[in-house]
Amino acid sequence: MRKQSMNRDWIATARTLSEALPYLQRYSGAIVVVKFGGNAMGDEDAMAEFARDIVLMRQVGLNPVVVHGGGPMINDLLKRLNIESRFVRGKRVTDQATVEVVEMVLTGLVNKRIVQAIMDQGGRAVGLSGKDDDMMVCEADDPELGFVGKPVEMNVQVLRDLFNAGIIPVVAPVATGMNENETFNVNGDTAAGAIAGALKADRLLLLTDVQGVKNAEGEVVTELTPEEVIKMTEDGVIAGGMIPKTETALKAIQDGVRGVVIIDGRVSNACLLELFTEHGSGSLIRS
Ligand code: X2W
Repeated sequence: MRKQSMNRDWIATARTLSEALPYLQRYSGAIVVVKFGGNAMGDEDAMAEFARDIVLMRQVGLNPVVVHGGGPMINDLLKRLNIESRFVRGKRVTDQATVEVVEMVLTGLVNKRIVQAIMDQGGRAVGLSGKDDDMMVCEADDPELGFVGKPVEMNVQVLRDLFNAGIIPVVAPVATGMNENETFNVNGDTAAGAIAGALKADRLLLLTDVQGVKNAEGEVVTELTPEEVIKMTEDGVIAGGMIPKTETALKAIQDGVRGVVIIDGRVSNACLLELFTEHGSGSLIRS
């Protein structure tokens, strides 16, 4: 039933929508790759909210692609199976037993949870991994890491076909190799960057659990050029867990992505805030 009362909240809601028009126009038809990390997934409410933002993006004419992680969920199952696991330079050392668990967890549990959450919000989603249609072909990243893949060949036509059908692709970072029967575990950020690069995406949103790239004073920098990122890394201002994110960003920009945003996925409606308001959020890296 329509309510007659015009309290301020509804007026503000209508104004927010009206003010979003220039952003909606700017991003109409844009390809936006969203990396959704295991740490950003949170509880069911956070998942539902994320899915709702993605469905809204699709509804207003964008082409979103979700590339997900699931590190904590892989850790859980490895622990239950008594398989030891360790990371070297932010990547999981992956032997045969581990890669089987990684594929089961990412392409099964995690991928389908996200697909279902998007369907629950009224969108259409299809889950894939890098193996489907040979989307992401890898070679070994580093002999020390075992079956950790570095993408060397991308075939993203299947994603364009899904866009044209109005379907939101949800991609698990598991890939095929050059040899028969090979499976590679790909870092989620790396996979998202490679997919965004191959699509020459308008935006790559890296959802994390930090506010963005911070300067020496500890303040979030809202906009940076690749040159500034390189300088801040040399100066040790960008360090630790931020390095794989900024490396992904630099590589994606080199490959033709127009802008990469490192944002805090724990903030409500983080994607909408970034794309559809003047406020933006996190750190935008672009030339
Ligand atoms: C990751 C893949 C999942 C991932 C792993 O095994 O944990 C490598 O480290 P998050 O949640 O985004 O961290 N792969 C090679 O990236 O998950």
